[in-house]
Amino acid sequence: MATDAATTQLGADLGLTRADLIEMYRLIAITRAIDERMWILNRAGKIPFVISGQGHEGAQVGLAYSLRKGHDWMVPYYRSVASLITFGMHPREIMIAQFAKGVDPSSGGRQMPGHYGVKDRNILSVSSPVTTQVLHATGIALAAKLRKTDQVAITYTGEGSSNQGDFFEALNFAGIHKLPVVFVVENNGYAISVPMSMQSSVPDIAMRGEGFGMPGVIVDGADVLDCYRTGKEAIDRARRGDGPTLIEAKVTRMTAHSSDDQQTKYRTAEDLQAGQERDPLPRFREELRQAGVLDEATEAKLLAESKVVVEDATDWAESQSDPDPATAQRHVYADAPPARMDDPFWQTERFIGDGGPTSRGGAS
Ligand SMILES: Cc1ncc(C[n+]2csc(CCOP(=O)(O)OP(=O)(O)O)c2C)c(N)n1
Repeated sequence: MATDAATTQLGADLGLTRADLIEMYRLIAITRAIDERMWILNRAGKIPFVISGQGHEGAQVGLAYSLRKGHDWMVPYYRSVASLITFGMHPREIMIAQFAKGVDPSSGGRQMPGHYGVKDRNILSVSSPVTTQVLHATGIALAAKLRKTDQVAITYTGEGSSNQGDFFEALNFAGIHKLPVVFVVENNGYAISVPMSMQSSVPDIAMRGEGFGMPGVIVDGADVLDCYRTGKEAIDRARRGDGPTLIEAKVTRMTAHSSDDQQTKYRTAEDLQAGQERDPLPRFREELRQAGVLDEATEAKLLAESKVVVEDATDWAESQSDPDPATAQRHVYADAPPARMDDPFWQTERFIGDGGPTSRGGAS
């Protein structure tokens, strides 16, 4: 019988043990359970907004699994829950961002739901304007290279967002300077309602890597172990000083874009069905069962555990206090401005110049 320390046939060529495989499955299953709970909480009127990663979890766990937690940098996007949990965010910390409570580590309840980040764990806050994070990761990688910290930055975006100028600027700079950064595009085929064919003149975003002097790799996002292999190769390459990689993970978006969207308005029943069939969770489960890694007892234990984790995260998050209104302006200005606009603070040249609220009265 296999033990946790023993390597099994499956994943052995990648240096993965049975314990690793089960841990990867656990991370995917827990993330899915949290995501499903978020939809219930939203429909029950308890949380205002959900943006879901269902269908992306296999790629996210596989790609992030070989990062060094607390050492490397993660620059996520709004669907990154599985990446974040793999990199050390606790389910409680994920759930509390939905409830916008005062002790929420992402923003103290200030950001939109789904804008995760933990400063002391090198997890940058999600940025609302899509693709800006790709530049942030590139800047972090430049700093890591200059300071010789041996750190790698990984960042994530969608294929629609990869058409923003920020994406091209970031890849160009990272390619020139051989920065330790991994760019992941999670291609689920849609940017809200816009299909891939209307977003890009080339069929694969990965093709763009070559134009910036870096490998562009396509990986099946439902193949967890291939994602692990691809992520590890890119992370190792970045750490060695050989430069960035662009990874395009072909994934499926199993839910609407967000809880405010209705995808039946723009996707056919066949397309939706095909999307469900590309779910990475049952595929990985079956792979592990076939390999003798996941037996019934382990599965039952994981299922029970994920229920406990979700209950605990929800109950804990819901029971925390709302942010103190007196702290509302914290982190907005270096010095908190007075609340009233007729206060002398606002009557300065800085705010009331000749040509408008921020003008200094001259050409800029
Ligand atoms: C600069 C900017 N433009 C538009 C939006 C609105 N917006 C939010 S998500 C999104 C779609 C992004 O699609 P994609 O990059 O394919 O990622 P997915 O949501 O499918 O994972 C858009 C247009 C935004 N947040 N920022």
